[in-house]
Amino acid sequence: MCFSGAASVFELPLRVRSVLRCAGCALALVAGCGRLRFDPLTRADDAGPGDASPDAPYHTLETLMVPALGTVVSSTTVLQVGVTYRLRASGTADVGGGILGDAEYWDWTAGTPLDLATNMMVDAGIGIDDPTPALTKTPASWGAYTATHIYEVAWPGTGTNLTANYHDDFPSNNNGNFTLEILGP
Ligand SMILES: [Ca+2]
Ligand SMILES: [Ca+2]
Repeated sequence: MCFSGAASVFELPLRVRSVLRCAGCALALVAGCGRLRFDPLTRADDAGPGDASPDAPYHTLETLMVPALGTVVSSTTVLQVGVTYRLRASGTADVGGGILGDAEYWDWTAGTPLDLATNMMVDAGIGIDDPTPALTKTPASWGAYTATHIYEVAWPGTGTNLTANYHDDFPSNNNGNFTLEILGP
């Protein structure tokens, strides 16, 4: 029984018994003796198509070539508002004089990859929806340096396509392309 001490209740005045009975019902609900009508587990299972939860399966929607020369390229994919995509930037290209760069760093052969361009006024790397090279870019960082040169960031849809271009203080001596993949649920 959820409500214990029932025998002694009958020795009390009716009004007091009534109060105790109501209190017992309330306690029963709180304690889980009564059936509550919602089940928290069902809320986690209602993810339908387009769900952007981190563990939803992602697949490549589009692959773009981003020229190291700094040319702005646009996706044909329209990124839907309310959906979190992932952008995967990979590959290396010549960013001047045969020195290689990736989506975020360059000149890593000495063991200390450089994040900023030579003039220290440009964050070298691929900018998204951010065509102007400057000391900060979007994304602010593609992540810690990795020798795989494969980086991935979460990217919320803006209701339109995206643009991408390589940021460098002196892009005209660059050669090659980076790869940018748009992944979506
Ligand atoms: Ca350059
Ligand atoms: Ca950088």
